[in-house]
Amino acid sequence: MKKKEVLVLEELLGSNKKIASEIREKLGKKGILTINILGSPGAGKTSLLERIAERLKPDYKMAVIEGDIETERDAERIRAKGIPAWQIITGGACHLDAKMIGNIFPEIPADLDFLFIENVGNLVCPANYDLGENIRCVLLSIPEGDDKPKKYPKAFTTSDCLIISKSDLLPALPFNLEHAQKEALEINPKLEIFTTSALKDSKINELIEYFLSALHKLRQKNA
Ligand SMILES: Nc1nc2c(ncn2[C@@H]2O[C@H](COP(=O)(O)OP(=O)(O)O)[C@@H](O)[C@H]2O)c(=O)[nH]1
Ligand SMILES: [Mg+2]
Repeated sequence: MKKKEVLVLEELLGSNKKIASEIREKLGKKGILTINILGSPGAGKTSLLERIAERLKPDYKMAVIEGDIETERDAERIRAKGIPAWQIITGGACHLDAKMIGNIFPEIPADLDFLFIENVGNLVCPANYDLGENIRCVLLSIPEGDDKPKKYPKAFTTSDCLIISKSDLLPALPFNLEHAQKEALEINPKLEIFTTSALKDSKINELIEYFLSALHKLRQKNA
């Protein structure tokens, strides 16, 4: 990359960081835990959110911001679960940025417990953009292969949580779970790792416990 291009990118990221910090502070003060979900197209992000919505809906208030290049499909899937959802259509951009979240900010109900953001399906670009989240989760699905953490490190090094999704496919595919976990932890020892199946509804409760504990800590900090 030429020097001038590097500078422009740094400037963009700098202003993104500022907006993101403001969003984090404002949502944090309202006691809303924000979770940014990254992963390749088809990794199972929306399916996981559907399972989470079913679990949280009776006791907690959640909403979802969906990011996609085209269509309102994912927001419709979430709304079908009785959960408010906004769709950001990027029209080609491969990631969400903090300004896009800021545009929705005035519509976000103040009494939410959880705000989930499903980023545009991509394991590269979204890693560069803080959206004001408290927790970043990256999904790696079994069909993608166990070698991905070291091939796409930034998505894993900038995340707090790794969700190895579609675990029901482990018997069918040569995915070495231990190898994937080991390599992910080598590049980011702080990762909390969950191995879930949205299809079989497996280990979703453990993930929800992790989010609930983070919500509790956020509210204690801001009390
Ligand atoms: N076998 C299996 N398939 C899944 C699972 N979760 C999602 N899928 C399938 O993977 C495809 C993509 O899922 P989707 O949730 O739309 O992925 P997204 O693009 O990351 O939001 C769909 O055909 C889902 O039915 C899972 O846990 N196991
Ligand atoms: Mg989706």
